[in-house]
Amino acid sequence: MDEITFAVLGTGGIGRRTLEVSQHKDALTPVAACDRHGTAIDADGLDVDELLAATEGNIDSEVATDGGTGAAAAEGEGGIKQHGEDRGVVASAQARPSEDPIQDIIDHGDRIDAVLLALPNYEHDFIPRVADRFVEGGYSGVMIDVLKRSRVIDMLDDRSEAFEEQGITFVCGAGATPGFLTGAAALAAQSFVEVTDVDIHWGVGLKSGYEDNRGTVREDIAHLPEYDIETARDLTDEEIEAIIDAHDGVIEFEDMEHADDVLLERAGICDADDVSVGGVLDVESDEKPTTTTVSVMGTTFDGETATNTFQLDDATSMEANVNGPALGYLKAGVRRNRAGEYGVFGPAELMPGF
Ligand code: IKT
Repeated sequence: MDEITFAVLGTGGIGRRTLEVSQHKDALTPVAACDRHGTAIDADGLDVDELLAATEGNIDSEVATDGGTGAAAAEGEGGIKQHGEDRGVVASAQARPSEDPIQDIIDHGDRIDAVLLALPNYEHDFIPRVADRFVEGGYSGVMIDVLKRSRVIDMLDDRSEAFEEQGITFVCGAGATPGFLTGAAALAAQSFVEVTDVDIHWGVGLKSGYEDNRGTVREDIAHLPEYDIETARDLTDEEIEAIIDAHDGVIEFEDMEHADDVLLERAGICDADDVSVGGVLDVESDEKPTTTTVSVMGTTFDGETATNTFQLDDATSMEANVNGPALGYLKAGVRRNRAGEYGVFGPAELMPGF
């Protein structure tokens, strides 16, 4: 495959790990990274080691919760309390402060094959609004996100025509779940002529990775029955730690609104209602509290009812299982884009058809 240049929006845990993992993959050159503080751009390729060293322990995954117009960049990011030294990407010698980092990326868009949105979606329409800016700015290429919530897929689908006109291939929900595990379910479904149930159950141990993944933990807390995306967004770090303590460090999630359901339905595999996603997060240990398993139940052409299961090794980290697949889907998106296929694609559509 020809070399692929890509940009990362957000230099929090996911953004930084994506840059790191890309160093181990063929044909990927990161040429830009930004957050709400500024932008690092180098058409010859960023010095990832320098950028990682500069941003480590200096966590900031945000660009700006107003979709990058710059207004939210000035202050508290919609109430999200930051911690530590808060300079984000500007701590890197390669970055410059910017009033409008997203526009910086758009302005260099003709040299960027793919844009990975490593942003928390504390407002459901945040990623769709960022996509609008790329459409309005005349970008054509791949956009890819690691969003979680089912309802966001419809918002992206509403923009499908605009993406097609603009030459954008938008790959949505391309992290672990949705993403890797949705793709695994699509593959496991191939034995069947009818799929009746898909159960995704993940386990994550985040003791040493906690600082780097505060955004993910906050998003997970929004799935607890007592919280939603707005209330979780407004929690301070101390309040989040109190919630974790109240669960003795281990939080169980059931019936999460994760887009695996609509993404499997739009690929024709099963009804969204037949998909359930849950998991266990342990912030007191780096061991996974449970083995991440995808179970796909269905009926074969010759009348057997069976369950195909797909398991991740407990030794693979969440970082490996989010960022490896995100970059894999990014490459699949670039292949589609170069073949002239535009619009919205989910991870299950980039697998064998059902
Ligand atoms: C995500 O980031 O895709 C979702 C997170 C779960 C990751 C599952 C990884 C499983 C594994 O490594 O075994 C969580 C819901 N935030």
